[in-house]
Amino acid sequence: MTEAARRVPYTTNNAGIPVESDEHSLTVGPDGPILLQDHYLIEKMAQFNRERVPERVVHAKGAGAYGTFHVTNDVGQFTRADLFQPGKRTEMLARFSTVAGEQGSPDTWRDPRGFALKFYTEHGNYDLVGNNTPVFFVRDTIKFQDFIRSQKRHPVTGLRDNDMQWDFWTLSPESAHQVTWLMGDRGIPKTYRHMNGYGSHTYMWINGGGQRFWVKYHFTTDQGIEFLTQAEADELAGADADKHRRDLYESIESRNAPSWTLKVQVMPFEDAADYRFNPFDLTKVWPHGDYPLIEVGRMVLDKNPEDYFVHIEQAAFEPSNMVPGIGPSPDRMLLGRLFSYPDTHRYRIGPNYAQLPPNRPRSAVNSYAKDGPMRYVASDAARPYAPNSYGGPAADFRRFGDPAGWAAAGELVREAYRPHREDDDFGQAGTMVRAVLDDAARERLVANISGHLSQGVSRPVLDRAVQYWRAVDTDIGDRIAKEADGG
Ligand code: HDE
Repeated sequence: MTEAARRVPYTTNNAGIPVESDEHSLTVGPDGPILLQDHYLIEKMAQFNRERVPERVVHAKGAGAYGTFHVTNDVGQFTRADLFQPGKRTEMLARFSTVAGEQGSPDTWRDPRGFALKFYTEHGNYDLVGNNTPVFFVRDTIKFQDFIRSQKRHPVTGLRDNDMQWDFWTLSPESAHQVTWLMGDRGIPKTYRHMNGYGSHTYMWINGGGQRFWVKYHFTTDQGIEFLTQAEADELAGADADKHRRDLYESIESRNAPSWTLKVQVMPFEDAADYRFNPFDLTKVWPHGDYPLIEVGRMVLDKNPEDYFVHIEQAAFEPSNMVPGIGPSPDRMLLGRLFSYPDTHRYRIGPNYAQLPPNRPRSAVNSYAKDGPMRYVASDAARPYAPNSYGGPAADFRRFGDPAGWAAAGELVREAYRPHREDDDFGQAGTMVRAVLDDAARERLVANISGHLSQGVSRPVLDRAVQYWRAVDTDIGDRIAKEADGG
C-alpha cells in the first residue's frame, strides 16, 4: 500500500465500524439477491432518507457567514447591553435570505431580503432578525400568515400568482410603504453585500440606571447600495440561481470581507405617546430629521461556515433572544414574533435546537433544561430543580432585572392601533416616491410595477391597484394606469 493510501482514513459506518465497500452490496454470488445482513447498506439508505429538515416556511433560500461586531462609539448612556459597550468585540453569525422563494428558488427574485444576526455575547445570544427594508407589509401579527400565503404558490395551480399578491396588497392599504420599497430598486439587491439591514421594529434599550429609550437599528452597507434591474435579475435567475450565495461565499474566501456600519435612532421614552407617527407601527419609519442616526459600531463577515447544513440550515434566529439592556416594544408584529420563532425551531430542527453549533451560546448555560431527544450535554446542576440547597444556579434579578416594560391598561379589544396625528397608510410611501427617489428611480418603479401587474392580474384587482398607486402619488398612479391600459 502506498504512503498516500495509508494516510487516507478508512470508511466506517455510524458506529465507527470499518466498512468493506461503498461500491458493492452484499449478495449471494455475484448475480444473487442482496442480503438483509448488509447493515451498512441499510444504514446508508436510512440515513439518506432522513437527511432533510423541513425548509423554513419563509426565508427558505439564503446564505450566511460568521464574523465580528465591534463597538466604535460610546452609546453606554442608552444601553447597558454588554455587546454595545465601548471597545467591545463580539463574535456573530449572519444569514441573508429571500422571503417567498423555496430553497431552490433564484436569489435574484424581487423580494425583501432577510437580514438575521446572532451575536454571541457574554450574557447569551442576542438575535436581531430584520430585513433589508425598515418597514413591513402589515402591522398586526394576525395578518402575517395570510399575507405570506398571498405571496406563495396558488393552491390549485401550484404557481406563483401576481393576482393573489396584488389582491392582498390592494385590500391591505397599510402595505403601500413596503410595496413601494419592494417594487423599487431595493427590491433586488445586486448582492447580499450591497444592501442595508434594518431591525425594522422599534426596540427598547435600557441603560445602567434603568432609564428606557426606544431605538431603531440601521446597518448601512460599507460596500454601497447597488441593485439589479428587473431584466438583469431575470437573466441571472436562469443563469445562476445561487448568484447571491456564491458571491457572499467567494467574497469571503478571497478575503474581500463585507462589512456594515450600525447606527441607531434613539427616541426618549416619553416622546412615544405624542410622536406624529405611531412609533411602534412597523409600516412606518421615523424620519431621520426627527431622530438622527447615531453610530454604534461595525460588523465584518470574514469567516465562511465549514458546513452549510450544520451552520446555516440549522441556524435558529429568534427575536426573543434579547440580552440585559435590550427589550421589546408594543409593536404587535414584534410581540407575535417572540412566540413564533422558537416555535418554528422546535418543529423544524428539534426541541433541543439551542445545543446545535450555530445556536449554542459562547457564554455559560446554567439552565435547568434536561433530557429530551438529542440532549447530549449534561446539565451540571447538582439538582434538577430550583430553588435547591445544593448550590444550583439561581436567577439574579438584582443584577439582570430590567424594567423592560411599559404601562398598559384598557378593555380587551380587537381594534387598530390608536392613530397618531400624521398616521395614514399612504403618506410615507408618497414622501419616499417624491422626496427620496429621483426621476430615473421613479421611472424604474413605474416599469417594475407595470411589468408585474401585466402578468396575470385580473381587471378588478388591476383597477384597485391603480387607485392604490394614485393614493401613494397621483402621477405614479396615472402612469401606471396608462401602462395598464396598453400604454
Ligand atoms: Fe419572520 N419568520 N415573521 N419576519 N423572519 C421566520 O422563522 C414571523 C417578520 C425574518 O435567516 C420564521 O426560522 C412572524 C418581519 C427573517 O433563519 C417564522 C411574523 C421580519 C427570517 C417567522 C414575521 C422578519 C424570518 C420562518 C409576523 C423583519 C429568517 C423560519 C409577526 C423585521 C431568519 C424561521 C433566518 C423567519 C415568523 C414577520 C424577518 C415562521 C409570525 C417583520 C430574516 O417563525
